[in-house]
Parts: sequence; C-alpha cells; structure tokens
Amino acid sequence: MGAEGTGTMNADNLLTHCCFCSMQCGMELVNDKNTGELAIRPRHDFPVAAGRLCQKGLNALEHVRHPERVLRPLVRPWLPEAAWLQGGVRLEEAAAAQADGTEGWQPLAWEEAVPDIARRIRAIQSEYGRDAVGVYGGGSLSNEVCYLLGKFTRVALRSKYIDYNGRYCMSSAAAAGNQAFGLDRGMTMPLSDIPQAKFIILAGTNIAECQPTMVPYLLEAKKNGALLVTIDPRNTMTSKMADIHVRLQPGFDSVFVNGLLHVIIAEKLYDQRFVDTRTTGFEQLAEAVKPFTPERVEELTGMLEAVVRTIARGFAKAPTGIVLTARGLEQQVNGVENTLNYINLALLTGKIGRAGCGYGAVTGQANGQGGREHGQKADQLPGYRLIEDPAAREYVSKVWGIDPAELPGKGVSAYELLQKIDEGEIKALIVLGSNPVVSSPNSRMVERALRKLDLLVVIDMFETETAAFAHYLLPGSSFLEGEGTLTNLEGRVFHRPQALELPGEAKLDYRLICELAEELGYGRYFQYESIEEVFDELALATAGGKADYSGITYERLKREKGLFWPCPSPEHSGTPLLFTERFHHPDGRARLFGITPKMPAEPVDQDYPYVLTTGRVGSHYLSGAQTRRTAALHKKTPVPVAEIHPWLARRIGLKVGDQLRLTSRRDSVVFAVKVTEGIHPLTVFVPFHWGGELSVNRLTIQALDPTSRMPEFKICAVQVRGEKV
Ligand SMILES: Nc1nc2c(c(=O)[nH]1)N[C@H]1C(S)=C(S)[C@@H](COP(=O)(O)OP(=O)(O)OC[C@H]3O[C@@H](n4cnc5c(=O)[nH]c(N)nc54)[C@H](O)[C@@H]3O)O[C@H]1N2
Ligand SMILES: Nc1nc2c(c(=O)[nH]1)N[C@H]1C(S)=C(S)[C@@H](COP(=O)(O)OP(=O)(O)OC[C@H]3O[C@@H](n4cnc5c(=O)[nH]c(N)nc54)[C@H](O)[C@@H]3O)O[C@H]1N2
Ligand code: SF4
Ligand SMILES: [Mo]
Repeated sequence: MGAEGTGTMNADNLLTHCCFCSMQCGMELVNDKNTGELAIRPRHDFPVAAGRLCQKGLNALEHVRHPERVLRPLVRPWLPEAAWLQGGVRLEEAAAAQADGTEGWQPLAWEEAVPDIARRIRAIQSEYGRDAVGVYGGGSLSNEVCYLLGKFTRVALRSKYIDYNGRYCMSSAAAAGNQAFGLDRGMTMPLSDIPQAKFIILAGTNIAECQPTMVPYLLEAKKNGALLVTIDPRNTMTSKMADIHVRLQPGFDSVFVNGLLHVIIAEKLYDQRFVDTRTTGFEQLAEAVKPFTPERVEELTGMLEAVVRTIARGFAKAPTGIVLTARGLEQQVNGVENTLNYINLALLTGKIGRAGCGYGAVTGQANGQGGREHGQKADQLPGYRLIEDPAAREYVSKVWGIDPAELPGKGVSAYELLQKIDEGEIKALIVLGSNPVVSSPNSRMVERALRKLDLLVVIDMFETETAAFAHYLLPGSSFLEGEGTLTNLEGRVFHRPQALELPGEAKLDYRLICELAEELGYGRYFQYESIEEVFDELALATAGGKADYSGITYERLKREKGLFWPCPSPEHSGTPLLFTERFHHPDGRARLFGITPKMPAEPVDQDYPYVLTTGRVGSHYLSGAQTRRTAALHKKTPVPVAEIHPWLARRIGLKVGDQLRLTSRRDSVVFAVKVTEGIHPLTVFVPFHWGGELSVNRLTIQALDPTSRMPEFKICAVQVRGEKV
C-alpha cells in the first residue's frame, strides 16, 4: 500500500463533483497558486450548489491520495488451493497462520488474482449451486457501475443474490413513493422550488449537517416569508433555523402526523378539489385519523395541542408548501408507514405538482438515487423494472442478449443476504462500494457471518473493517479516477469526467467487473470499449421503464449540464417537476393511506428503559472509511460522542469526566458523552461512523420493515450508565 504515483492531473477534465452526499455539488481541481499543490475549489457553473462546498467536499482529495490506498491486488497468504476447494479455509485458520507469522496480505499480480477468484467462484458454484455466490453493492458508485453489478450478478454469476447499502438508506422512501405516487423519485420537484415555498416541514432530516449546501435554499425561503418547522428528537443545527421545533421522541411521527391530519380534516382545511380529482383513499385516511385529536396527541407525545393546531392550520392554509423527510423516520420497522403519512400531508393539502410545492425524501448517498434504479436491488432490473414481471424479464433479456429463462428470480435484502451467509446458504460474497461491518445493524452477526465465508472479495480503496474479513482485497477506483454518470437527490442525471489517473495498479471498477465476467466465461456479454458504451446500453435497458433514461446521452449531459429523468426521447427536455397532471398509477391518481401507528420492534421496558437513536455528524461520512482518513475531519470529530439530556445525566448520576456505557440486548459499548438540553430526555443519540470498539451498530437491532426490509437503525432499547475512564 502507499499512494506514490497518485494524482496525475488530466488537464482537460478538471471540473468534477463531490463524492459524498446526494447534493453532488460541482467542484474544480486546481493547482494552488501558493503551494503548487492540487486543491479543490467550488464550481460556479453547476446549478445545484453554485459556488459552495461543505467541509467534506473541500477535503475530498485527501482520502484519494492517502498513503493507505490499496494499490495492488492482495490475497491472504494462508489460502492454500487444495484445502480451499475441498470445503474452504476460513478465518479461524488465520489465527494459526498468525501464530506462525504468515498473517496479513500478500500482493498478487492482476493476471493471477482475477483468474484465481473466478476459479474459486466456479468451484463454489459447482458444489453449492449458482446462488451460493452473492454481490453487495453501493450507492456511491456511478450509474454505470451499479448497472454492471446487477448485470454481472444475473448474467455472469446467474445468482439471485444481489443487494446493496441503499437498502439501509432509501428503501422505505422508495416503497412509500411507489405506493403513494406509483413512482419513486426522491424529490418531486427541483431544489430551485424551495425558495417559493411558504411553509416547510422538515421531519427526521438534518440538512444543515447532511446536505449543508441545501441550507441557502431554506434560508432564501425564510427570507421570502416561509415558516420552517422541524420534527426531530434533537435540536439539531437544522432545527436551530426553524420557527418551530417539535422535539418528538423517536417512534412517534405517525401519532403526531395523525394529529395534524385530524385537524386539517376536522376543520375542513384540505384541498377538496385536489383530493376529489387527483387522489383515492380519503375515506380510509379520515377514518384512521379520527381518534387523533390534538388533545390525545398531546397526551401521547407531550407536544402541546396548540402546537399541533398551529402547524396543521399553517401548512394547510399556506399557498405553497413542501414536506421533506429523511432517515429519522424512514429507518424504522414502521418506516414505510411513517413516510406515507408525511406524504398524506402534502396530498391532502394539494401541495404537489405545482411550483413551490412538493414532497421529498432527501436522498443520502452521492448516487443514492441512480444507485437504486438500475438493477442493484434484489427484486429489480434496470429502470425500476421488477425482476418477477415477465414482460420486464423479456425486455431486459433482449437488451442483454440472453434467454429470459436464464434470468434468476428475486433475491433478498442486504441484511437478509448477510443472514443467509450466517446460515450457510451463501458461501461467497463480492463487496463493491460498501463497508457492511460498520454500517449494518447488529453488526456482531455480520462479523460472525463473514468469518464463515469460503470466499470474500472486497473491491475498495482501503483495507476497511469489512476487508479485514476478506480473502482478496482488490484496489478499485476513486471518484476522481472513474468516469461515469450519477443522479442527484433531485433526479438530475449528470456526467462526471475522469479527473486523475489511477494510482499504482488500481483498476477502474467497471473494468474489473468486466474482467471477472470474462474469466467466468461470460465475456461476450461485457464487451465495452468505454464507459459511455455501458451508459448507452443502460439507457436502452431503461427505455419504457419508470426511471426512463433512454433520451439521455453523454453528449447531451455534457452540453445541458444534467437532465432530470424521466427523459424518454432525444427530443425530451427532462422532467424537473413531477406529477403536474397525473400520478404514476394506472388511473393517474395518488393514493392516500390511513395509518394506524404501531410500536417499534423493541419498546423500552424496565430492563432497557431508554431509546437509542443513531445518525450522523457533519464532519464524517457513513462508515468513515474515507473521512476518518482525512486529517481535518478526523481532528474535528475524532470519536463518536453520545448525546444525553441533563435530566438523564442526573438520573444516572453521571459525574464530570465519566464516559457513558450503553447496553442493548445485543452488546455493550462505551462512548464519550455530551450533556445537552437539545435532546429528548428519554433518548440517547450516537453517530455511527466508527468501527470496532466504537461502533454503535454493535447495539442496534436487526428488525426490518415488513415491506421495505429497512432495518430499525433509529430505535432500540438500552440501559445507560456512567463509567469512570
Ligand atoms: N455529514 C454527513 N452527511 C451525510 C451523510 C453522512 O454520513 N455524514 N450521509 C448521507 C446519507 S447516505 C444519508 S442517508 C443522509 C442522511 O441524512 P439524515 O437522515 O438527515 O441524517 P440522520 O442523522 O441519520 O437522521 C436525521 C435526524 O433524524 C432524527 N431522528 C431520529 N429518530 C427520529 C424519529 O423517530 N423521528 C424523527 N422525526 N426524527 C428522528 C435524528 O435526531 C437526526 O437528527 O445524509 C447524507 N449526508
Ligand atoms: N446505526 C446506523 N447505521 C447506519 C445508518 C444510520 O443512520 N445508523 N445509515 C445507513 C445508511 S443511510 C447508509 S447509506 C449506509 C452506508 O454504509 P456503507 O455502505 O458501509 O458506507 P460507506 O462508508 O459509504 O462505504 C463505502 C465503501 O466503499 C468505498 N468506496 C467509495 N467509493 C468507491 C468507489 O467508487 N469504488 C470503490 N471500489 N469503492 C468505493 C469506501 O472506501 C467505503 O469503504 O449505512 C447505514 N448504516
Ligand atoms: S454538500 Fe454534499 S456534495 Fe456538497 S460538498 Fe458537502 S458532502 Fe459534498
Ligand atoms: Mo444513506
């Protein structure tokens, strides 16, 4: 490892985009006048966040050129061929190897690595069947790489088991969007509509830390007279901008929203014409919210009835309004229902499909939107086509040049895929663009499962916590090295050029997938001269699907600086504002749903009396693989800090200098602690960007939403006590 040779500039293509969140701010690589070093500057010509970058974006070069970059293929030296094929050498044997000093990695030539891996995959598949090999992808990858991962799994592995980290991210929002609108695009409107909204509800979304360059849109709306409401158990940096902050205990969103819907219906403040002509399900909704009088909501949530009435009346009467939700209420076993209820608010008041109005599930990862459209999901083919739909199978098989009968059926969600490893059904896994040992709930199970694998191949820039369990670690490409397209939180597809040469022997992710397919004997389906050819095939594969890219080309993207899907023909100018006349259900109408609030998977009780919720801080990104390797960000937040309310601190007798021990039914972990009035008194918050002894996911619960299969990252029951360091 080591980053010598990293970062030769490709002088024609210095305009690029940040690798982190879904805003996808434009950035420019320049040679700093004073130091002569390569540096990042904000770009002014990309409309999303013209001239702005947050702390993560400004520091995004550092991990790319980090000395810990993996620069050659690596293999475990204790992986003897014969024993392997006879049933596998597992990590237990690493302990023995460690004892005689042969642990660690050994470099290997690409000419050996790819054929070796292919041979092992074939051996495993011939012994245990095609489905014994799974693939785990990511939402930071380009549309092209996401597309190829899906195609590789179905065509070259012929396995049904693929899913990706976006399951932990956008799956509840996706399911709710499909149920309510018939279509899943995170935001129904472009960001440029936000300043026109007169009433904005932000629920479970901490925009100021998670999409910082969106803040100016909110401030502009406020300047134009908008009222801003946040609904969050914590008084976050986002809540500090709000006119009203509803400090709800995690798990009470549907109760609270039912209160709002109750007032809107009882006081006849809803948009009768919109409800009559553009929706169905009003009766069911009215019935469900009937018992949720503001008085009852006050009893259940502690939120004053006057607050419920004020927000309900204000939102319904405002001429324009927007509701944005994110993981706070989506990452729950009731995540889909919670999201549907917030969508109800926008539909009931007719605030959708016109300027200054809309609903948005604020997408998370760089390509969290595109990453879920092109066949990385267990049940989907490109363009959101369902893998179990015979017409979809027929169409995509034709594009791929295979017999539809050869296409596998649907697999299982990310966490269930890891469970299948634990149960012994899946024997080999390829991970590209994710670090599931840090990011999965109940991560002790994941560690146990990965130890059981006969083959784990990780394609990454770093030796991550997941790569620590791998047999092969292959150096993939960073965002500055791989060309491709991505789709931001608005549904805006754009082109990201290659800016730097690959360091060392690292390979482009897409080339690596094609080479593996070739070695597996399916090279004829993966013949691409360039990444643009992959895009053209992707666009064709999506034609007629819900996420239709068929009118998009690289040439158009470069010329028009991005296009909103659906864009079904070369003449089509894209669709920034959705649902102006029809929703995507066959009858053109949106669906209202009556939601009866349900309990979390693990309600608090006498033994585990407090709620643990988890999330993010501004200076780190997801599993931290990139940002923990960035000095300025690491310095800002070197360790996770648990937040508790002064009432709870007193109750447990926390002393100055103590740390906080949190114990769930899964494990027990000690964190640094900060006492703050901002948080709900019965709730503890811990960010999840760290692994090992600092990993909050050792405590979280594996319960999944029944529809979206989203884990309940936002609620589990814990014991809390102070501990001397
Ligand atoms: N700095 C930074 N930015 C990021 C990321 C990152 O890791 N770091 N990740 C990106 C990704 S992939 C994603 S998905 C997004 C996530 O963006 P967000 O969803 O905004 O981030 P979270 O911190 O997970 O959760 C948001 C808020 O939900 C609150 N919350 C917890 N439980 C509940 C509840 O029951 N109801 C309500 N209403 N709120 C609740 C938390 O207190 C928290 O403030 O951010 C993206 N941007
Ligand atoms: N407790 C708790 N857990 C959570 C959440 C939470 O709120 N609470 N949020 C969940 C959410 S919303 C998400 S999105 C997940 C994300 O969780 P992960 O998928 O684990 O997060 P990342 O850190 O983005 O992992 C990406 C990995 O791919 C590598 N990588 C990045 N770009 C590239 C590339 O272009 N090519 C290659 N080859 N490798 C690349 C990085 O080095 C990194 O190791 O975490 C989930 N886990
Ligand atoms: S707001 Fe998001 S995309 Fe923009 S610089 Fe920050 S992390 Fe990158
Ligand atoms: Mo996410």
